[in-house]
Amino acid sequence: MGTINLQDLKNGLVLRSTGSWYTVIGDDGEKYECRIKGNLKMKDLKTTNPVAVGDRVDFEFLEKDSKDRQSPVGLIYAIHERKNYIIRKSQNLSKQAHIIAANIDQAFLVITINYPVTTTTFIDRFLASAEAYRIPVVLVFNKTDKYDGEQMLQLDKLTTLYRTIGYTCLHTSALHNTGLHDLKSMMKGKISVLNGHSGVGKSTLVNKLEPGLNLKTNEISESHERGKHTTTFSELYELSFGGYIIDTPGIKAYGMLEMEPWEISHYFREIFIISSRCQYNNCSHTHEPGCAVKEAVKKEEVATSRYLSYLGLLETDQKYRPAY
Ligand SMILES: Nc1nc2c(ncn2[C@@H]2O[C@H](COP(=O)(O)OP(=O)(O)O)[C@@H](O)[C@H]2O)c(=O)[nH]1
Ligand SMILES: [Mg+2]
Ligand SMILES: [Zn+2]
Repeated sequence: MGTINLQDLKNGLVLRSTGSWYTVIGDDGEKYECRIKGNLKMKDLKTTNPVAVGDRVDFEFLEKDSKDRQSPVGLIYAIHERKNYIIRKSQNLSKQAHIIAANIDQAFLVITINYPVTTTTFIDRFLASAEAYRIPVVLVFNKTDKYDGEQMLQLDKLTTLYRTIGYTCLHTSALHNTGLHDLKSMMKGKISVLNGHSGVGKSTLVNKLEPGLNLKTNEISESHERGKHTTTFSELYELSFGGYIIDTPGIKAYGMLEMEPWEISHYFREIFIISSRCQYNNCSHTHEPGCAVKEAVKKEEVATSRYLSYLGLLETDQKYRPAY
């Protein structure tokens, strides 16, 4: 390869990886099939993949090698610093982690009140892990066409709760095409990931916004897929109206890797704010006298459901929680 002038390197975004080849869209709008320069792999030994979808990279265009390939070929020289990333621990005990995606602008947590049930515990765990990963979350309550009176009340209650804390909430029905305009405008120009239980309508929502993607809907068994030792690669899908959607097979929540117990309250926004009034600096908000958080729960300034989610996370042994 010899030497290379740095000004000859192109800048691009990794859309897809198959393990050894990476599809990179250059700032010129052209797609390149890239390999990684050998010594780059050595940099970060803790992850199984040195380059992830969503990475911004510098790459060299290799005209010579492209004759038997459809797309132009390139060589990745450098990865730009990541603003965030989500990882999954390897199945084996090697302590290695797989980077699912990097540089995510926002996550949409798709929730259904009853079809299937999404619990506040699930929502709060997801929100806390996303806070830890510095990924903004929008809550999307889908299938509103199916809700009866009681479920509508629950929808209102949860929407008020999470808006008060500071999260944006959308109400959608992919079936009736309601709320889709807002969802679309929030996705425009951004890299978004959709999370939520299987069956809540993630693929249906994306297909409504971008019919050309034709994502499979109504998948029966994600757990079956996960059980098989097939490597699942995530992918960035281009949106025709601008932006990208990350399809992450089987990822429902982000792992709470490396989270210390004292950190957990930092990821519950309203609890964190109130905790500055606690008597002790290292208050766990469980048994301490003069705990402002417990007082706020009593006065219903902090929702009981949130406090219970916080306690649940405290109790779970962080180290052994699976990363998905
Ligand atoms: N009634 C109703 N059904 C929906 C809605 N959105 C999705 N569905 C249905 O819910 C099922 C699961 O949807 P899917 O997109 O595969 O969910 P995913 O697992 O989150 O990707 C499918 O049968 C969809 O047709 C909605 O807004 N209303
Ligand atoms: Mg799906
Ligand atoms: Zn406290």
